[in-house]
Amino acid sequence: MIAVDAQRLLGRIRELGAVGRDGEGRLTRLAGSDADKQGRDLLVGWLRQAGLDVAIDSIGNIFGIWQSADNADNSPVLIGSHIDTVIDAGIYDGCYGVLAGLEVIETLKASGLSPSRPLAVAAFTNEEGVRFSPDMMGSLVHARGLNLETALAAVGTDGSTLGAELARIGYAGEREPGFLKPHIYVELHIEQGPVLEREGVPIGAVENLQGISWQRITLDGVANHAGTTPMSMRSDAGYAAARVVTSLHDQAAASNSPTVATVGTLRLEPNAINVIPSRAIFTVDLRDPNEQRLRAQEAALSAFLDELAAEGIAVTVERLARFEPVIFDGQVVELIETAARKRGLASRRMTSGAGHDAQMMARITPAAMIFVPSAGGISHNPREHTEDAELVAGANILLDVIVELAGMEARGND
Ligand code: HGY
Ligand code: MN
Ligand code: MN
Repeated sequence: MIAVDAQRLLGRIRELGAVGRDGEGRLTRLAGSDADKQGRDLLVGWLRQAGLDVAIDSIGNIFGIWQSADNADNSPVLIGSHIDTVIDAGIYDGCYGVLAGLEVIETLKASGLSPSRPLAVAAFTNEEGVRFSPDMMGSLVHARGLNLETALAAVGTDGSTLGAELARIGYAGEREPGFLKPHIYVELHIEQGPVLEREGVPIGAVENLQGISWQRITLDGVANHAGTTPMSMRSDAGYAAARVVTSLHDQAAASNSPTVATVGTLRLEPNAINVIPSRAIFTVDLRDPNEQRLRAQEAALSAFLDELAAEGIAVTVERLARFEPVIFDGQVVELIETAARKRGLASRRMTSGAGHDAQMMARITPAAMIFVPSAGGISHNPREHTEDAELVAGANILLDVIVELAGMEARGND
């Protein structure tokens, strides 16, 4: 059976993983940053080395395309993910899927196989959404779910705008977002959760992805002296925020469902040891595979905020992102399971807890995902790890799925 070049893939994952380290060795390549540029430049160099046509669109999505004269009229099979990271990240999230996509195309190109469709790999801009909201931004613009100008005008946590940053790093591309209309989309990704490792299963055939709700909430109270103000006379924005954090956590934990709730950022003003906080600014990340439960979570939060308002706290809510749950393409999911079986690998169907570009691409084309295990279920953490053998196994399943999709067409859809 045809197989990927394991050392080339693993070497590139490590080489890209070394790009964007700070003085303490922490890996951070936020969208539009200098570190993001370095990672992008490295990837584009590899795409060119592999002899692919490189195209960059005006939201900075990078595409490497392998097409020949006799298949250029057909829409491509697209493999994708992202190479931007969170803060103090691991080296596999997103990067593994892009580099495995490149590896699969490079392997097929060298194998003499002539797919009846072009094959393409994409690195989508700003999947993580840490600096600019919403997340999965590049693939959302590609799928026409977000207007290009709105995306380029997104203001980052540092006051920059995405459009200016893409221009500054040289990735404000020429191509119209969505220029590449995929026939089908497949994404390989680390699970970022505990299921596969806990069950000892090497391959996840991802059949759905949970809904995501991101909000930024500002609570305004009254700054006052920490020593002279009686507890009964306080309008303490920090205490109010802490009550929201506790209420969200306890509700989700008690819900006896896959519901999850996270307050990942929290800032107090004026942020002084002896001043009752006048303002608390924090973000809320709610997720659930079931849209009704997700709406119920949002409604419960809104009701709690109304209670705080009735106590005199001023509440401002800004919606940052809202994506409904997504069901992936059953046929592609079955292809993944068959490919695993043919290689003697166990697989199991599963839900993705994390957001991915695949959920945006599913709006415009059949899409599905392949997962490989995450050690300890850890991700968005420098301890993120997947064994080499598991990484290579996942890449070979991706290879087989792509050969099948292209091969199926090559045999005239028999
Ligand atoms: O937030 C997410 O799930 C993804 O990592 N952007
Ligand atoms: Mn990711
Ligand atoms: Mn991520």
